[in-house]
Formats: sequence, structure tokens, C-alpha cells
Amino acid sequence: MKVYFCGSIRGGRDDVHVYQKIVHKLQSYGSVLTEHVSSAELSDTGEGAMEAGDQAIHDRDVDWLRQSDVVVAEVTQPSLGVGYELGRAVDMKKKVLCLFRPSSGRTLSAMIRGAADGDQFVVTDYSEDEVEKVLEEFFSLKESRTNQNAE
Ligand code: 6IA
Repeated sequence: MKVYFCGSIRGGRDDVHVYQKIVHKLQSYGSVLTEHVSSAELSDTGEGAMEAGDQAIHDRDVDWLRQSDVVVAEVTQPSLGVGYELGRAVDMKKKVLCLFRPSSGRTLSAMIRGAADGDQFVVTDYSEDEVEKVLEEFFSLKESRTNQNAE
């Protein structure tokens, strides 16, 4: 399974330690195409980034998004890039899980919360200590639905 993980980069790197936990867990389900998003070396100013220009980054990421089987986004830290990726993912009819931490004191965008349909586009409120359990539940449900559809 190919997983596309979205997390804020230029939107701010405050939650990078949470992205690391998520990516680590996602790697037990398949290959994470965007592992670099969780890199502690990557800063919002581009420090630690490859020399690719913005267009190359965009084109490569959209290509990975197309290849992916599932999209998981940590949406607590608002990011234009993550919002854009989610819009493209919906258009590509990808299965999407958005993870939001209410303890941040933020209110999630209505365009993300309001897109939830409980099936193809799932939005889950969680706290950092339950992130692994939330991912386990999502992937076991996803598997059982895939098996049902195959029968
Ligand atoms: O607007 P943001 O930068 O917060 O958007 C973050 C999202 O866009 C992530 O989920 C990534 O998949 C994607 N993205 C944005 N920038 C990059 C990038 N290098 N490399 C790969 N994916 C990216 C940018 C480095 C930059 C700080 C010079």
C-alpha cells in the first residue's frame, strides 16, 4: 500500500514531532511516499530541503498523490499546501483521513470539517497519546471495507 502523508511545511513546523509519530506508524501499513514531511531537519524556511524548485516539488507531489492508495493528513497546523493536496485528493477520489487535535485551541477549517462523509473523507479529532490507536482503527476499518467490496 502506498500512503501519501500531508503535514505543514511552510505553514509552520510546530507539530513535526507528531508527524514523526504518524509516519512511523504509517510505515507499518505500507510505504510512505512523503516521509520527508516528518523530517526534523526540514524547516519552514527550506533549510534541509532538496534543491528542487517549487514547480518540481509541486509536480512530484501531485504525481505521488496520484499513485497513492490512501491519504493521511495532520491538519492541526493550518497549511495552504495541505489544503491544496486535500482538494486534489478529493478530486482524484482518494480515501482520506484528516487528523485534528482540538487541544491546540484552534478550530478546523469548515472546508475540511465540512468535507467529511464518514467514508471516503474521514475527519478524526484526537490527542497525541492516542494517535496510534486512531490509525489502527482507521486502517482496520479500511481493510474490512476493501474485503467486503471484493466479496
Ligand atoms: O504550504 P506548506 O508548505 O505547509 O505545504 C505542505 C504540504 O505540501 C506537505 O504535505 C507536502 O506534501 C507539500 N510540500 C510543500 N513543500 C514541500 C517540499 N519542500 N518538499 C516536499 N513536499 C512539499 C519545500 C521545502 C521548502 C520549505 C523550501
